Amino acid sequence: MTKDTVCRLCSACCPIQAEIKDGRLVMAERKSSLPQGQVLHCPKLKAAPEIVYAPDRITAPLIRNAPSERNEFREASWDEALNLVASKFGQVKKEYGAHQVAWLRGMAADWGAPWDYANRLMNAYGSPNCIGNGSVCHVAREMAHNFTYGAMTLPQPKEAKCLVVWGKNDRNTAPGTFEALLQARENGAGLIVIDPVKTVPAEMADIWLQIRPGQDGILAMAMIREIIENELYDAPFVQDHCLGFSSLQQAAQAYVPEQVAPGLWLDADKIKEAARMYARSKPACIIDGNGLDMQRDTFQATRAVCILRALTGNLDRPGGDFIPQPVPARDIQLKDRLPPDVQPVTMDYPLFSTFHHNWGLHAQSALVDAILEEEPYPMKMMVVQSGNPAVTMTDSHRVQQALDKLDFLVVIDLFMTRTAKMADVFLPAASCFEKTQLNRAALRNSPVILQNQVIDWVGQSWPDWKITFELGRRLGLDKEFPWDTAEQAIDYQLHPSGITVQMLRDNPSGVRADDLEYRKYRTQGFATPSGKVELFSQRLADSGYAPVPHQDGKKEVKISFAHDPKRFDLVGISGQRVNRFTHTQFHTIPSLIQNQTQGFVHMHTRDAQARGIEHEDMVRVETPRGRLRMPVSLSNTMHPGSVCIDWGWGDVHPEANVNNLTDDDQRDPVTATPSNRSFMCAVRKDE
Ligand SMILES: Nc1nc2c(c(=O)[nH]1)N[C@H]1C(S)=C(S)[C@@H](COP(=O)(O)OP(=O)(O)OC[C@H]3O[C@@H](n4cnc5c(=O)[nH]c(N)nc54)[C@H](O)[C@@H]3O)O[C@H]1N2
Ligand SMILES: Nc1nc2c(c(=O)[nH]1)N[C@H]1C(S)=C(S)[C@@H](COP(=O)(O)OP(=O)(O)OC[C@H]3O[C@@H](n4cnc5c(=O)[nH]c(N)nc54)[C@H](O)[C@@H]3O)O[C@H]1N2
Ligand code: SF4
Ligand SMILES: [Mo]
Repeated sequence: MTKDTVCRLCSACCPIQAEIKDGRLVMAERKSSLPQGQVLHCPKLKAAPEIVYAPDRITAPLIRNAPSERNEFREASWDEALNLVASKFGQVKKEYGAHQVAWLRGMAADWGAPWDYANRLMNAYGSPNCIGNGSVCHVAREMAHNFTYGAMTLPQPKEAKCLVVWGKNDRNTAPGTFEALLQARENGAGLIVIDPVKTVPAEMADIWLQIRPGQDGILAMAMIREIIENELYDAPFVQDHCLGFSSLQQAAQAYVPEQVAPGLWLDADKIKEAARMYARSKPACIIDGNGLDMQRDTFQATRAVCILRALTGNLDRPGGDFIPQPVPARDIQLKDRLPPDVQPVTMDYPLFSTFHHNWGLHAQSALVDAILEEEPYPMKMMVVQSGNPAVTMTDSHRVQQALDKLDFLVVIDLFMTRTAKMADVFLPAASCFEKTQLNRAALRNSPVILQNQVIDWVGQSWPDWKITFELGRRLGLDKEFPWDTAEQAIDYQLHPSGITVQMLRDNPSGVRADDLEYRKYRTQGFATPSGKVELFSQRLADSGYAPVPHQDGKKEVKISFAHDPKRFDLVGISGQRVNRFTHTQFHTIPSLIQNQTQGFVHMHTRDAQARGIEHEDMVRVETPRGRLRMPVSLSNTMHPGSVCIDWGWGDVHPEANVNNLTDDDQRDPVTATPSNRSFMCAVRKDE
C-alpha cells in the first residue's frame, strides 16, 4: 500500500510516498514535478526502513540505575518514567520555582506544532525557559529578514532570470529547491554562487565568488555600493517603499570593491560583475542559507543581503523573493499564562527573544550560561527534546559540563546519543513516519501539507505529541491538553483557517488557506514598525545596535581566534552538510556510512605540502578551545588558507567533533550567535 506523507528526516520536509507492506515501511520516494530520470533521490529517505528499524534504536522508556551510574539504565513503563519526570517538575517548582526547569529543543521534531506543544506545556507549568537552537540555525537569519521587511522571504527560483545562491547547498540539503534551480538553469537563468567551498552549485555557476569565510556582510555592502553607484537599483520601489536610502548610501561608500576585494579573497571585477548581473536580471532571487548563519556578525551580514533584495525591487514578485502568506491558525502557546515577574534566561538578547510572536526563545547559549554561572538564576532540571546538544552546541566541553551540573536531565530521542547517555530518564520517541504532525513549513506559508502517520509506533515508542500531552496531564494540565489524538490537536490549531486533518488527507499535495498574491505591500505595506522596508532601522538604533548594516566602515569581520594569526593560521569551516546525514544522526546506518568510518579535514594541496601532510594522513586540528583528530583529504575545492572539516561525526567519534573547537565567548550581540561555522585554527600532522 502507498501512503502520502512528509519526510522529516531533515528539515527539508519533502512530500513523499511511503510503501507499506504488512504494516512495515519498506520504501519511500520523494514526490517531484520532474520526469522520473531527473528526480533527485535522497539517500537518507532510501535508508528510511533501516533508520526506523535500526537495531540500536531505543524503543522503551529508560531510567538511570543510580545517580552515580551514567549510561547505566533499566527499562521502565511509561507510567513509571512519566510519573518520575512529573514528580521532579513538581519538586523543582516547590523548592526553587518553575523557572529553574528548562526545555531545550533541537531541530528534529520540527518547529511547527511540536514546538508549540512544548511551549504550551512550559508556559502553563510556569517556566519561561522553552529554548530552541535557532541562534545557530535559520532563526537568526529570519530575524534579519524580519527587521528589514517584516517576514522571511521564500525565493522563487523556477521563474527567476537570475539566482544568487548565498551560503547554501540545496543539492545536499533541500532537493526540491535544487530541482527548481536546475529547471531555472534549463530555462536560461543566470547563477551566482557565493561559497568558500567549490560545491556542486558552485561548479554550475556563471560566477562563483569563493569568499573568505565569515566576510559575507562586507561583500554584500560592496555589491550594494556597486548597484547604487551605477544607478542599477529600482528607484521607484526604493522611493515609495524603503526607509533610509541616504543612510544606506552613506554607509556603503566605504565598501569600494577594489579596496575590500583582497580581504575577501576575491577579484574586484568579479564582485562588480556579480552585482551588475544580479541587479540587471529581472526578476532575480537570492537563496540564502546556513553559510550566513553561525557567524559572529550573522545578523548584520544577513541584513545587508536582505537589503539587496529590496534595492533591486525583487521583493514579493514572481521569480523574486516571496513574502509568505501564513496560514491563519490559533496561537496555542499560552504565553499569557506566564507569571509576569520571571524573565527568561535569554533576557540579555531582548530583541531576538521577542521578534516573533510564537517563535520563542532561541539564544541557546544563554541556557548554558545560566546553568554554569547561575545567572540570572540557577537551572536545576532540563528536558532535551529532539536534539543532541552535547555535540551540536558550541564549545562541547562547556556544554557537557553544564549538562553534568543539572540535578535532573530528561532526554526524548530515538537513539542513545552522547546527550542521552547523560540522562536520568530517557523517553523513546517515534520516528517521523510514525506520527501525524503539522510542520512549520506548512504553517508558514500556504499550501498546508500534512505529515501523516504511515506506520504504527515501533516498540513502546510514543510520538512527541503524545509524550508532551501525557506529561502535561501528569502536571495537572488536563484542561490544557484535552486531546487524545494528534488529529484533534491539529484541528483545534487550524480552526481559524477552516482546514481540517481530513481535508489535508484528502488533498495530499496540500490545501491553500487563501489565494496566492504577489506585491501585497501595495495594499498592506511591510510588517515593520514603519510599514516600509527598513534599510535604516530605528528599532535597532533605539536598542544600541547599528541601524544600517556595516555602517562602521570596517573592512573585515573578526572571526573567532583571529587575534593570534601566527599560531592559528588557517580558517576552519565547519563542513557543509552531505546528503547522507542530518547533523549527528545516521552515522551508524550501514547504507549511509558506506564503509566510511570517520569524517575528513579537506585541505588545499599547498597548505598540506607546507605542513608535510599527505592524503589520508591523520591530523590534529586545534583552537584555544580544544582539538580534534581526523584524516586529511587533499582537495582543490578549498581556497588555500582554509580547511573544511566534516560535520556530524562527533556522536560516534567524540574526538572528531567540530564543536570541540568552537568558541561561545564571542557572540553576535543581537542574536547570541557564536561562530560554529568559521574560526581560526592550526592543523598539524598527528604523529
Ligand atoms: N559546528 C557546528 N555546529 C552546528 C552546526 C554546524 O553545521 N556546525 N549546525 C547547527 C544547526 S543548523 C543545527 S539545526 C543544530 C542541530 O542540532 P540538533 O538538533 O541537536 O541536531 P541532531 O544531531 O540532528 O540531533 C537531533 C536528535 O533528535 C533525534 N530525533 C530525530 N527525530 C526525532 C523525533 O521525531 N523526535 C525526537 N524527540 N527526537 C528525534 C535524533 O535521533 C537526534 O539525536 O546544530 C547546530 N550546530
Ligand atoms: N542532508 C542534510 N540536509 C539538511 C541538514 C543536514 O544536516 N543534512 N540540516 C538541515 C538544517 S537544520 C539546516 S539549517 C539546513 C542548512 O542547509 P544549507 O544552508 O545548505 O547548509 P550547509 O550545507 O551547512 O551550508 C551551506 C553552504 O555554506 C557554505 N559556507 C560555509 N561558510 C560560509 C561563509 O562564510 N560564507 C558563505 N557565503 N558560505 C559559507 C558551505 O560551504 C556550504 O556549501 O539543511 C537542512 N537539511
Ligand atoms: S532531503 Fe531527504 S531526508 Fe530531508 S526531508 Fe527530503 S527526503 Fe527527507
Ligand atoms: Mo539548522
